[in-house]
Amino acid sequence: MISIPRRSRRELLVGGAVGALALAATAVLPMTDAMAATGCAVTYTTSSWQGGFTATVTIQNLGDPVTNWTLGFTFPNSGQRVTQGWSATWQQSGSAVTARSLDYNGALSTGASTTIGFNGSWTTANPSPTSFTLNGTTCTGGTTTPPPSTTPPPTTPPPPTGTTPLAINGQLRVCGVNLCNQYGRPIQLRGMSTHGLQWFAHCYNDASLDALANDWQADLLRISMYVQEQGYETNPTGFTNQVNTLVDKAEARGMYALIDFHTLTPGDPMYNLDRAKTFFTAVSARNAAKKNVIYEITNEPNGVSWSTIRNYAEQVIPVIRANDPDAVIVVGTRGWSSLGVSEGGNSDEIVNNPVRADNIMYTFHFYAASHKDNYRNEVQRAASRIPLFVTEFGTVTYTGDGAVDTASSTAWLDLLDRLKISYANWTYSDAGEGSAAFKPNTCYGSTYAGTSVLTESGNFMRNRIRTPDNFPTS
Ligand code: IDC
Repeated sequence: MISIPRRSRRELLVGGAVGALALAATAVLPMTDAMAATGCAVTYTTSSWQGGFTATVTIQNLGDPVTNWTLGFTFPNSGQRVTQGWSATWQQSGSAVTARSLDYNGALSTGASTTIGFNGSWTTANPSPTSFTLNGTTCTGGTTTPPPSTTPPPTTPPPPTGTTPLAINGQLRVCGVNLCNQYGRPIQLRGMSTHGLQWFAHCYNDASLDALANDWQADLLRISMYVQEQGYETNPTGFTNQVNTLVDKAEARGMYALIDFHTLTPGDPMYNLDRAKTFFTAVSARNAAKKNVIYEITNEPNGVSWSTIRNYAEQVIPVIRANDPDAVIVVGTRGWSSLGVSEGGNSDEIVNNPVRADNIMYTFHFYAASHKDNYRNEVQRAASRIPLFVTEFGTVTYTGDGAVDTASSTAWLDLLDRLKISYANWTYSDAGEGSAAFKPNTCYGSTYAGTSVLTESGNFMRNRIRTPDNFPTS
C-alpha cells in the first residue's frame, strides 16, 4: 500500500543539472533535418489529490526556431490518465501521451517557452514522467550545438500600469478549474448582466456604465443579446453593432465584457447554429485584439441532451478560435444551464464527455429563491472537476420577479467567493421586476450612482460587488 499525502505538490525539472547527466546520452538528431540544432527543457509541476491532479507543463525550445511542436512523454504508472487538457491537442495511447501545439502557440523561437496543462486522474500512485521529447528530440536541457550562454529571461509579464480590473488582470485564460489572470493566478470577476438589449438599450449609456465601473466597482459587464423575442434574428447587423459598442464602453472603463448569445426559447441551441456562426464570426474578428472579451455561446439550453449542446459547442468554438485564438469561451449546460440538475441530471455527463476544446468554461445559472441546497451541493461537487462561470443569476425566483431571498443569495455568493467562481447578476436595468437593480424609470433619468435609485436587489448586489477584489499581481 503506497501512502500518498492528500494534497501534494511536486516539481520536476528535466534538463537541469541532474537531469542532463542522466539523459544527455539519449539525445538524438531527427533523421529528417540533421542540420537543425535541437534541444529543449521541460518542467512538469503537479498539484494532486486522492485520485486526481492538475499538471502544468512548461516547454522551452533551446534549439533552432520551430513553427509547431509535439511534446511526448510516458506516464510511469498505468492508472494515470489525461482527462482534460488545455493549450494543446492532447492524446493518450496506453501510457504514452502527446500534446500537439495549437495555431497560436506553435511558433517557439530559440529560448522561448510556452505553458500547457491538463487535468488528470490516477489510481494507485501519481509519479511524474521522467523524460520528455519535443519533435522527437529528448529534452536534456542542452542542445546538439553549443548551448546558449545565458538563460533567457522569464516570460512573466511586467507589473500592471493601471488599477482597473482589466489593467491588472490583462488577458485571461482558464488554468485547471479556475479563471486565471495574466500572471497565471486564479481570480473571480464580479459584475452585472444587462437585460435584453432589444428592450433596455437605453439603460446602457456612459453615465450608467460609469456608475457600474466606479460606484459599483464592477469587474464585468454581461451583454445579453437575445436571439429571439425581437432580438438578433430581426436585425443581425444592428444587434452586432450594439454589442460591439458595449464591448468598447466596457473596455474604456477597464471592465471585462461577456458577450451573451442569449438563446432561451427554443431551448435547442442547434436551432440558432447558423446565426451563432454568423454572429461569432463577426464579433470575434472585430474584437480579436481586445483583452476584455469573453464569449458565452449559448445562454440556457433546455429540453436537449448534453451531447447536442456539446455538438453545438464544437461547431461554434472553432469559428471564434479562428479569429480570436486566446479568448475564454463559456459553454451553456443542460437544463437552463443548471449542469443538468433541473432536468434530473448532474455534472457527471460533462465530466465524462467534456467539450473537446481548450480554454473553455461551463455555465451555471441559479435564482436564489428557487434554487437552493441541492443546486449548491452540485456546484460545489462540480467545481473541483470542471471550470465554472455563473454568467447569470438572480436574487429572486426563476421568473425574474418576486422578493429578494437574502439568506439564499448570501449562501450562494459566499460559496462562489470561496470557490472563486465569477458571476454576473440579472439585471442591471430598471425593468419592473424584482431582479432589476434600478427602480422603474431610472433609465429615463441621468442618475445611476449611489443607492437612491436602487431596488432591494440592486442594493444587495452593489454591496457585494463593491468590496475589494485584491487581484494578485505577480
Ligand atoms: C426574463 C426577463 C423577463 C423576460 C423573460 C423572457 O427577466 O423580463 O420577459 O426573460 O424573455 C433566465 C433567462 C432570462 C430570464 C430570467 C428571469 O436567462 O432571459 O429573463 N431567467 O426569468 N433563466 C432563468 C431565469
